[in-house]
This record gives sequence, C-alpha cells and structure tokens, in this order.
Amino acid sequence: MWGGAVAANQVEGAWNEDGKGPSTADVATAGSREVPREYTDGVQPGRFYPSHEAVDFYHRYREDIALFAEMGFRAFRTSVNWSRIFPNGDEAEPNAAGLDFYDRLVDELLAHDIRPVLTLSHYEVPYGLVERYGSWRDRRMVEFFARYSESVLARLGDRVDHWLTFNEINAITLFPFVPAGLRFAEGENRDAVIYQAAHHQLLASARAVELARQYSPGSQVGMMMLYPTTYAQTCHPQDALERVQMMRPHWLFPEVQVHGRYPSWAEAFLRGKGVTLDLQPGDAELLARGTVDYIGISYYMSVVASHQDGGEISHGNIAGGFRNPYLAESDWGWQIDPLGLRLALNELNDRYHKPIFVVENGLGAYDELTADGRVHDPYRSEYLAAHLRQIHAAMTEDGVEVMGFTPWGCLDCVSMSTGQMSKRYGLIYVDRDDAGQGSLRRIRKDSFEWYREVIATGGASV
Ligand code: BGP
Repeated sequence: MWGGAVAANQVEGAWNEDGKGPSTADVATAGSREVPREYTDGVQPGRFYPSHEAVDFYHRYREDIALFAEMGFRAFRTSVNWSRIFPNGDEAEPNAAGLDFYDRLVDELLAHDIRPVLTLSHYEVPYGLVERYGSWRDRRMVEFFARYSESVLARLGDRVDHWLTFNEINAITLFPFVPAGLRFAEGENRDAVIYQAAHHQLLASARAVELARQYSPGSQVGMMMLYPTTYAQTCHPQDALERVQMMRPHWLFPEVQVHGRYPSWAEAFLRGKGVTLDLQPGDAELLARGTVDYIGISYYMSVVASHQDGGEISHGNIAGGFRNPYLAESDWGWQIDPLGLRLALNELNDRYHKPIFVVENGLGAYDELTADGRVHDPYRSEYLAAHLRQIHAAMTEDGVEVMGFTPWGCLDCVSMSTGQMSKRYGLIYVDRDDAGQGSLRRIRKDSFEWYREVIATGGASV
C-alpha cells in the first residue's frame, strides 16, 4: 500500500468549527528548534495558530486528495480528531457535524481509489478531559475512548479497512503531555502516573479492537509505535545490558497489544521504577481479547545506549541517547540511519511475526520556494529512497512482511515537536510560514514527481 500520512491536528485547522472542542494540541504554542513548545493551561485565541489553522485541510481536503491521486496514492493515513466527535470528551452523544466531516473525507478518498488508514488517537485529547479528569491518569478515560471509537467505527466501519488505535503509543514514556495529556504534581512519581495511564490506553486500545471487530468486520486493526533502533555504544557487556534496558519501555507496548498480556519481565521492570499498577478484575481478559492484526511503526532515527558517559547527547533526537559518530543528522539533530529501518523490521518480525506497516518515515527539512516557483528537494527523495531500499532488503532478503509505506507529512504540515511550518516533510509544499502567514497554495515539489514514478513502477525506479 503506497501512500502518505498526516494527522488531524497537524493539517486540519478549523479548530473550533462545526462544534469541535479544544484539544491538547490546541493549547500548544509554536516553539522552534531551540525553544520548546509551551503546553498552556487553556485556550487564548490569537496565540495558537499552529493547530488552530494548520494548513486548512478541513476546507481543502478535496484539492489535496486530488493531488494524492495524481501521485498514485493507494492509501492515505490520517487520524480522526476526538474533539470533533466529542467536543469535551465526556458527552453522551457524538457531534454529528464532526462525524459528517470524516464521512465526506472517506468517501472522497474512496472515489479516488485511495484506501483510508485511520488512526483513532493521534496526539490529541479533548482538553475538557485533561481539565476534569487529568486525562489518561483516570480509568474513566477507557469508557470515554470506547464511546468515541464506537461512534467512529459505527459510522465509517463499512468503508475503512485499516485502523490504528493509538499513534506512537510508546511515546507516553518520552513526552507524556503530547500523546496523553499528562501533567504532574510536584513530588509525584512520574513513572507511576505514566505507566498507569499507559495501562488505561492499552485497555482502551483493546476495547477499540473489539469494537472494530463488531462494526468494521474484515478490517485490520494495528498498534502503532515509534521505533527507536538502539545500538550499544561499545561491546562492553554493560552497554549491551543498557541497550536492553533502554528498549524495555518500548517493548512493553507491542508485548501487550500483540500477545494480549504483560510480558514476564514487566512486574520487575515496573517495580524498579517504584510502580505498582492498579489492575482490576477483567483487565487481563480484555487485553487478551483485544490483540491487533498488524504493527504500524514510525521510523525516523536510531539512538545509542551507553552504561557510562557515552559522549555528546543527541539533543534533538526525541528518543534520547548518545550521538552516533557514523551517522549524519537532519537539521534538527535526528540521526539519519536507513539500515536502522531494516534492523527495526527484523527485530519486530523476529519477536512478533506480524505484518508491519511503515506508516511514518521522512525527512524534516528547510525547503526553499525558488524563483521558478518550484521546490527542489533532492535531499528528501534521497532520504526516502535510501529507506525504501532497506525495506526492500528486509522483504526480499530477510522475509519480513511489509504491508505498506506512507511517508510522513506527505502534505506539508505543522511539526509536532516544534509547532512550526518550516520543518517540512511534504511532497506537496504549502505556502505557510512560521507565523501562520501565507496563501496556503499547494505546490508540487520535485519529490512529488519522484514519488509518482516510484509508485507507478511499484518501487522499481528506486
Ligand atoms: C511523529 C509523529 C508525527 C510527526 C512526526 C514528525 O513522532 O507521530 O505526528 O509530527 O513524528 O515529527 P516532527 O513534526 O516533530 O518533526
């Protein structure tokens, strides 16, 4: 399945239209490479252009889908924004206008022979749930999420055949507000909050899987994780142990979502962090019932584990770890490692024996709209080609089943980590700057033509 990927809050805009409520993404200010985004206590109109207007996909999706079709997309991954469907999160009934939007979107995609791949939760939580319940720290979130998922699945389940429950579910351990709306009291054991919230998300994911079986029979439901391929810095045995320990918080999630139970090491691992999970009767059974059909991954970089001072820390790298001297890095410090993707696919295949969908990969870069009215971005197609070659090797030489490839931000969108437009991933340029100014005109980049050829030749042109 060749295509592209975005997320609702990073492209749609229209943050308060047609009954939509504010979400966690809507209270985040724009940051920059140097200045982190600020996740504020509320919505102060005027300060929040990033997700409030984004690239206006909400009103321009028809034009964008036509461009995707021109590139030959067979799949398009986006997310449903929870706060369009349940503006405060805990209402009894869904907002009809929110469901109508996704209904039209799905039909438009299908009319172009593009299969929608829908993520139920991509880095947004209705802000009302953060204020009233402390977001995912509260077990009642499982029911709110199930109600939301049921509304979406009941409406779209007949036409959507690929679902993902939570985007990068393991990111909760790295930056807990963005994916899960978690804030902490002073002196609180953060790990206790994070892993309990993660448990609630795992239960919610299992509920969504069950509901998909009911409302979207025959569809495939995946878990989705950020995959940080991790190297031991040296052959010192302690570095190898450090690597195992760094991977544990990531492995925890596919262990539960694929196997339907916590792994044997989970209790000791959590005890080491001073965490005892609140497990209720019925939880184990629910997790066992709600296992997924496939694994979705995002892959951007690899990281280095060291048991001692491993040298310079790669700061921009959202997954942490030390700088790898063998790799180049993006302008934002994300270390570029195509072979690491082959390793990722092999590690996952060796452990889980499930089909894998590469639902995010790409290069965030500064693009220039030149005098000829074009964007010449050979660096982007080179990045994607290098990663595609490794996917191909994993498929043909290692026997990994890869379902598809949907590069991230196929349409320029707001960057998750910086909240800016200037960190661009797109094959389609959007005339919009960091201050939220610009005509919003769409322009085909050189990588657009390159990707069209890749799809047309089934990858042979790479
Ligand atoms: C992933 C997220 C996406 C996306 C991407 C690129 O972690 O799932 O939402 O934004 O990273 O990140 P950024 O926009 O910070 O460069």
